[in-house]
Amino acid sequence: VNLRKLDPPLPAPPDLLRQGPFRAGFFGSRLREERTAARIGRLLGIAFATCFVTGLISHYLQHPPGFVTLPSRPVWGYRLSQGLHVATGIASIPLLLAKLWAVYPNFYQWPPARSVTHALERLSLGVLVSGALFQVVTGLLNTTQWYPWSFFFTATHFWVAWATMGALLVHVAIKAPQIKAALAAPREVEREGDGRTVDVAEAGGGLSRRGVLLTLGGAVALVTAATVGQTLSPLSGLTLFAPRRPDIGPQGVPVNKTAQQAAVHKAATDPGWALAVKGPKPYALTRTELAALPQHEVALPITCVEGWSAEALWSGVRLRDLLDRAGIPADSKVTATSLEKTGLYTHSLIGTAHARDPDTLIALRVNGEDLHMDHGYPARLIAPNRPGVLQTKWLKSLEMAA
Ligand SMILES: Nc1nc2c(c(=O)[nH]1)N[C@H]1C(S)=C(S)[C@@H](COP(=O)(O)O)O[C@H]1N2
Ligand SMILES: [Mo]
Repeated sequence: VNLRKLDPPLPAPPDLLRQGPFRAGFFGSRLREERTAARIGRLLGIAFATCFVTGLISHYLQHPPGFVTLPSRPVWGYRLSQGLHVATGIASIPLLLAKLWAVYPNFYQWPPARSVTHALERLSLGVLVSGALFQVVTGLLNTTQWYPWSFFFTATHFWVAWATMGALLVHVAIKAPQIKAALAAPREVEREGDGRTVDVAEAGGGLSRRGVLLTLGGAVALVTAATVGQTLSPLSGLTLFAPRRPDIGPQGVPVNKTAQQAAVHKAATDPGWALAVKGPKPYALTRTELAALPQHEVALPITCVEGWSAEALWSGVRLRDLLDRAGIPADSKVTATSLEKTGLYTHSLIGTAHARDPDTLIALRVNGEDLHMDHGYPARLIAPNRPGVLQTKWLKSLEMAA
């Protein structure tokens, strides 16, 4: 399309409507200028892009497209990716607030739209601002497992991310010349009568521009320090706001959902429990029989999509040994099914890389003890580079997937 055709000026609205913030000169601070706004915008763009890419990684690890095999290495891959996702999401909050502070007078431009292209640009900005606010608010509430809404969080968060990033690309593309100029522009200075030079933006006193950026940097550092300990264990002592600490929970590991909440207590303590392995040569093994097989020990993190992660020392039977014994071929995926009967975590799909990884265990023990009820007794799945939601607890069966 030829965008120029959309450029002829639109009829201006009657001046009678030009009230309140729409009046010229309504906004005071001269610090709200393009150089600062562009610098904050650049930081926000980096944070958003990182958050978007790591969000996609999380999404595709949880919902693998059928035609690719997702890697089970590096072991810490998902931990790093999800840690970055939550950290950049949280850092976006002060950055976004500062950016809105710096530019919001522009929301009251007069006339509201000069041409069709200008109207489209403002529309994309509306999508960008509302999408960005929606993402940080819902993401933050998700880390606290508080869902005061009726839509399904993950799907909505995923689609709004695409809309927001699309609007961001449109915004940056349209504004590219202006952004470039604003980043390159020298400070605008005025020479006072006595020969001193004064930064125009800072004339009149108050916070300096450097002060604005330093305050913002401080705010970002503070929210990061107060939350990053939920995934970076050495910093867990700093964790002021994060809902979880990686070192607090039974056997030194946080619990996502307890056995009581999952209503599995009875089935999990049933003396008749046996893990069924369904393949060409199906069989079932009791916990004693599983414990009599060769045991392997691996240090692997649980990385919850809600933002915390914790490493633990797991031991149990290699999944691939159990699959081989059932005659399940190396190129088939496997479904792990829980004793839990309802909800989103009743089973998970294990791709071929994860199914065959020597570190993927049907764990019986953690940190030197038999699994606590809340960590998935009698047996749970633990695999490298895999979102927590797929580390199925309270296993009932393993089955060759279609
Ligand atoms: N059956 C079942 N397995 C489950 C869950 C669940 O609710 N039910 N929660 C998952 C989630 S979201 C996470 S983060 C991990 C947490 O394991 P933990 O509670 O032992 O730390 O277990 C996963 N396995
Ligand atoms: Mo989780």
